Amino acid sequence: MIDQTIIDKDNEARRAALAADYDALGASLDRRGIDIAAITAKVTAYGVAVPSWGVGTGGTRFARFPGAGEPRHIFDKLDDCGVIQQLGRATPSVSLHIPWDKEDPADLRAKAEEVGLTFDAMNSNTFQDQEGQAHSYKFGSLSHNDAATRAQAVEHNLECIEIGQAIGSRALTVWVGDGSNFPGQTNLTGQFERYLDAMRQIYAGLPDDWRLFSEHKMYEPAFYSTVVQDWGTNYLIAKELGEKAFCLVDLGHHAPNVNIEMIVARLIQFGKLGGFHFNDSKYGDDDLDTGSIDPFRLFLVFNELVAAESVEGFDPAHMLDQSHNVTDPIESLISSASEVRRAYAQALLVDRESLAGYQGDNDALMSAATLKAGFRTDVEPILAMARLGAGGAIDPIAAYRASGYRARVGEERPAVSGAGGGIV
Ligand code: LRH
Ligand code: MN
Ligand code: MN
Repeated sequence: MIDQTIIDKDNEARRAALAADYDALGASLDRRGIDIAAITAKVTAYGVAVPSWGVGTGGTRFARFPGAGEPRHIFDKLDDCGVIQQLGRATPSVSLHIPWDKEDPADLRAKAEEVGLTFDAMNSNTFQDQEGQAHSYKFGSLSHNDAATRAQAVEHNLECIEIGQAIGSRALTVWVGDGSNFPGQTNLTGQFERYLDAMRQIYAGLPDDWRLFSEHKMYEPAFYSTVVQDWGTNYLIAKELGEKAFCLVDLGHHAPNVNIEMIVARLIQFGKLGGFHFNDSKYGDDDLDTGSIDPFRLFLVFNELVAAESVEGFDPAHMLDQSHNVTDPIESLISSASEVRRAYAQALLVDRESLAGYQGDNDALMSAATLKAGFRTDVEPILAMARLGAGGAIDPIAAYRASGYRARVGEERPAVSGAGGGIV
């Protein structure tokens, strides 16, 4: 972890300017009838989970260019996640991917406690073959036409639940790459029926206080058809399985220009929104840093979430899911978590009463302006104050760079070669 005196020193240099900016924003919000302290309290309480797989440098199918001090295993990854939380105070939990992070649950728990983290949703992996595995997933997993392969994939998911139970997780996210590459390669209906049947078996093994999230994605690795391709199919799955089954929305898993906030609204309305994988994209499942391409879209998603805050039992899981190819993953994850909080804070500023009034009057221009007033507000002082109040850094990237953490772990962790490349 990072020496607290480094954070304190960096904070001291910025404290007065932050206080002035915060007071100025507070006065301006006050004129809009908004209590800045209440917003800061909500932002402080808001957390988004970090994906364990996000702290290693990502790659494309062409190459991977690892940085210095790459985490060697889940324990190094948890150290990095601890630093992200120490500085940013927005990421109190980690989402694990099995078998990438498979270790003795007692050791995982102890390490998480040591670095001040808990575990969010578990992620299963039946989109790759693992060493020694009896049946290949080349032609699918939960929807494979061979029963033994399906059974193996079900068994893996049940094991993820078991590990999750031992480390205090309460949700399983299932994403499969199953699909086809040629028209005619698979019977679309039969494949979905087999998938549903396998998911029913996983659902049957779900503890009472757990939730099952199915994650849709339009394409990739299957390029002609994907068995769980969109939110409609995903809704059918959640509906078929039962009340503990929900849809997970990864922001990068839709066709370009799809109205994601509307998907979010629909899933909320019918009680099936389970959670998010936040990231940003320009073309496909780019896994770019959250808010780096289209922060307005993220804001519009949060606008739906804030509007639904009072819905009984509404508690979607919030996770990041990104691939960092050209940045230090720690820096990307700190700033991405902050972008998620920014969208949340901006959505909290929307005057919902006025908005409803304008909507009722069919005043399109003022409706849009009222919504956008939230997005236009620079809430950075709120975000910084929330970090500072929770013991973090006013400027977490500056404090991180001042700490020399990456160079230090680079001395302990052997350099890795990017040769051979390949997808994350
Ligand atoms: C699939 C996905 C899914 C996986 C992760 C590594 O594209 O978004 O969530 O678990 O990437
Ligand atoms: Mn995802
Ligand atoms: Mn993805």
